[in-house]
Amino acid sequence: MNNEWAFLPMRSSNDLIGDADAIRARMEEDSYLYFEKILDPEKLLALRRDMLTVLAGHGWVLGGDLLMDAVVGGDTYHEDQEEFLDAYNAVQRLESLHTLAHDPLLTNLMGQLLGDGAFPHPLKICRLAAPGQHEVTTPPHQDYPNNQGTPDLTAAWIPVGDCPRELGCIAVLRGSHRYGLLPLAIHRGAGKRQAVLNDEMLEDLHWVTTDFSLGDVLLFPSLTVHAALNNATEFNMRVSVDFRYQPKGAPLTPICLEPHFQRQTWEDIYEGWSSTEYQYYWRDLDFEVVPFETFPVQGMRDNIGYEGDGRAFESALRDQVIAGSVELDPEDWREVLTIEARRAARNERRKTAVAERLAEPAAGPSTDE
Ligand SMILES: O=C(O)CCC(=O)C(=O)O
Repeated sequence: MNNEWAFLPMRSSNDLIGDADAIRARMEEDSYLYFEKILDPEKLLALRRDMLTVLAGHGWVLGGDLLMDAVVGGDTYHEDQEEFLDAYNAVQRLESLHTLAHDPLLTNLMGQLLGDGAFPHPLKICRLAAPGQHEVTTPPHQDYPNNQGTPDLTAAWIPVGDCPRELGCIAVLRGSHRYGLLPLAIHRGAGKRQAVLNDEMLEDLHWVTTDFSLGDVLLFPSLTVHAALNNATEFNMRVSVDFRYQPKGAPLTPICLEPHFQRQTWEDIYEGWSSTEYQYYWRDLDFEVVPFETFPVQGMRDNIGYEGDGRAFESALRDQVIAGSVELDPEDWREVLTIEARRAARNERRKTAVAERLAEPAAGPSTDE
């Protein structure tokens, strides 16, 4: 495997659309399918505008003429911080977000891959990756442990805007889904747990990625190891969504039937929607609900009863340490505090830099670092 600074290009599978056998064979060979510019840009731009309008309302990004550039001008939070949830829950309530998962182009592709009747989970995920947060960049992981149900579960990762490498797009470890379910270790990034890669994988496999454009779609099954690159831009947020699909009749776990992070109800989510077409659509579908299992995790996260459901880890840890229900050794505790302090300091520096750029005559923060 090459190191984390070097990647081979992803290959496009646009030419296979409509040929289910070829699509399945390519997925088996590569562990991913990359489709270029297949989704309607207008739909995606409308979703981007909706998401960024919510975030601008919470002071995360600048509004006005700079809205669509996703310039991170204020405080931003990551999923591991309680403060994250106000803005995130509001993004989760967007009708345009949930509707995109039912786009005929996507459901059709999933039908070719997973068979007729494949459907998106009610759970829809957004990722809002600010610059200067590399400790919480999504680590190499498989989706299976956090979803379970069936290994055929297939993710669609969709950038909501152009997403070149420097904005922190997704990379895939090509061939990795053939290595089965990997052990888990703790991590601060999305999903909170990373896959422990074995020597054979490190020797034989290569990471692949590309500069993603608006309209691109990346598909991969739940045993494919994938990760995000750091958002290396100075000021811009990476905005993307993840939808998971599964074959008709396959098992799924209760978490896949809930809104992301389980902090609001479907009634909350649906309030104010213009259409009921995609509300509770799964109730008439064919699937079996199976229990979510707790898998062993290497490292201190074992100690806090963390259930792997992606909820705010650092906050949970801090509360439990303060309550005395968890003992961290001083080294671990120092690491938690140091990382929090560094992230806060970087946030302050970024806010100052954005303010200075805005004060420059005829300027705004450049968005093409
Ligand atoms: O976009 C990201 O950073 C993470 C997406 C992902 O890998 C996931 O949700 O499983």
